Amino acid sequence: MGFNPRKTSKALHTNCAPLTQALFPLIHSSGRCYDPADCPRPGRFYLFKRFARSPQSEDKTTEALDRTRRTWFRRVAGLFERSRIDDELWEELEELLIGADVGVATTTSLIERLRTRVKEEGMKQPAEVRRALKEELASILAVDSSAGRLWSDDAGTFVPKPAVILVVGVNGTGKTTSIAKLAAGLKAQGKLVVLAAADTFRAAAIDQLRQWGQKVGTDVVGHQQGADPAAVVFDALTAAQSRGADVLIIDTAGRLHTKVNLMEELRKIQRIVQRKDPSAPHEVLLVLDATMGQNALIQAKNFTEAVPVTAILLAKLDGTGKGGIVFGVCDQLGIPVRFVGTGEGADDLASFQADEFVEALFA
Ligand SMILES: Nc1nc2c(ncn2[C@@H]2O[C@H](COP(=O)(O)OP(=O)(O)OP(=O)(O)O)[C@@H](O)[C@H]2O)c(=O)[nH]1
Ligand SMILES: [Mg+2]
Repeated sequence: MGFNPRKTSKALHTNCAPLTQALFPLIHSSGRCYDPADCPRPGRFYLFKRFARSPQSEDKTTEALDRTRRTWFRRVAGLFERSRIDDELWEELEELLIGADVGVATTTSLIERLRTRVKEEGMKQPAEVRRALKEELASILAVDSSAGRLWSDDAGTFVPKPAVILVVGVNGTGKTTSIAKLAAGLKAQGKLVVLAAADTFRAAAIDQLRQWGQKVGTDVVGHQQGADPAAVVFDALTAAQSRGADVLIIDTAGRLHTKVNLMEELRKIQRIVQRKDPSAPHEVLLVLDATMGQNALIQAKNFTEAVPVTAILLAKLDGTGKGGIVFGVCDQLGIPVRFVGTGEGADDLASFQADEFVEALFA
């Protein structure tokens, strides 16, 4: 299968519309759709504008990728400085991509596609292959997902109120911190946000969310430790509705993807939410820890079997030199990465831009 320009142009559009203007507005340094008035699909995005990526958070994203770039992608770029396309080039490329945690399956199919293109398009110069590689990498990130009601291509003009975001993931991946970051960004947009402390398992979890709530200035609805998480969610959604909140974000307990009863608990939360609002949850956000490498992928697969995950937040990108995991995640799961975590602070969250990501890796 060769390079698919339609897929890429969709990616560029994806970048311009749903998320960019869904949660963070006007962040296009590339100039595409910088002004919402220029966007070919305006309208629905204004409730969930993406928070503006500040120069500092731009820097942090670049910084977060720095190790990955220096360790792997500079060497990938260097491969194409040779004079001809030979077997050694393919072998070294394969080694570097696997080293960067792109994953064996994704690397193998990527190289196959590239080799086919070299033949079909009659490429003679390594520089042409380098260009094709960047296109193919961008195309992997351009996951064509119609799932999710806030951030997907197919979200339409539907504006839920409150929008319900269910956040799931294994222990310690960064769920609670990422929720605080999302809440801070939405709050900065003037949105009324309510957080549901549905992690009733860990003693400190409710306090942790309350502290974040205080810090970023959002209400937190919680019960005691040991309470039924579904009951917390029921109360939180009731409170969010009666307060006229724009967004409810549900924090859940970290769970091992292999624990059947805990996965059932997630389904129960989903059922309770749907009883009050059949269109909810509007996004199910899976938080993955970038430092877990290929293990994150295995965990993710189990989650997607338990609940309909619509979006991925890849936390701790700053903590790894193997940011190639993003390609494996998009390719193997077919679920779009919407955000990346770039540090431990409330503003260390960046919206994920496929083309900018690839450019940054090769910069
Ligand atoms: N460097 C870095 N650290 C992060 C990021 N996101 C979260 N962390 C840290 O990861 C640790 C775990 O974060 P939590 O938000 O508590 O993770 P959790 O998934 O809610 O954990 P459980 O509720 O125990 O399952 C904390 O020390 C966070 O500060 C990130 O993007 N970068
Ligand atoms: Mg937590």
